[in-house]
Amino acid sequence: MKADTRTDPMADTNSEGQTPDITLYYAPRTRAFVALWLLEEIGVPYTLDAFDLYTGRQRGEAYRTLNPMGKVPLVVDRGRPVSETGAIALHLGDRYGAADLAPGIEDDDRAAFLRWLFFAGNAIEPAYFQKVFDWQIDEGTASWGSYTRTMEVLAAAVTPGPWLLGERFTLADVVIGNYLLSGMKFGMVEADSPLVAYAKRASARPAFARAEAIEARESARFPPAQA
Ligand SMILES: N[C@@H](CCC(=O)N[C@@H](CS)C(=O)NCC(=O)O)C(=O)O
Repeated sequence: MKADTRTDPMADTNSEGQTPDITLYYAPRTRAFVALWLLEEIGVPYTLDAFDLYTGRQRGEAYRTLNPMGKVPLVVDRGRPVSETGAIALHLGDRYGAADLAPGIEDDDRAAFLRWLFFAGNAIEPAYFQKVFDWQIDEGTASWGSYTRTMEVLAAAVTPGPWLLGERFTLADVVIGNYLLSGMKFGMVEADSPLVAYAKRASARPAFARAEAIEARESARFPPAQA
């Protein structure tokens, strides 16, 4: 078990005077929030490299050597970059998560954990875009089926809950909970869906509150561009 050396993630060194292994490249008001929440759930020390997407830094050559997609979130761990939300969750969970947050390869819950972790990017993400842009796509051709099918499957998965894996909260709940909380802001989730109560349960986690406090601080440091 790693000693808890957590300190202010804005600091360059932790309480033992060491530089954390992990750096999170992050921008406020973006999908990078989920990586903050993951790190706060796990409780591993990290350095926060926050910036404003309007600077275009993420599209520059130096950044794209770390993430060729030029997007946040990006985690660099012991010099190795990892991007894409699901991969970040799995990497951090496998290397640093307490086993209950990220079922390991010998754990019978691993299969369900992986399913929901991958479901987020593979199904929820395109399903939201289908809804927003009214894409007309054959259900058998679309890898996510349809927005309706994706949301129905998810609603059934959190019923009775409280979590995707029943009584066990995992990092998959962070990733999917974050998708739902963002989706709720943009009318992507029906008000009477069990997904609303599920997302609210997830957002009651102390780690979510810590991540939100960091998000608020960084959002004030980098306010939205004035029109
Ligand atoms: N597939 C990526 C998506 C990340 C993403 O879309 N990030 C957006 C912010 S919400 C971004 O960095 N956009 C900046 C740009 O493309 O310049 C993930 O799962 O992490």
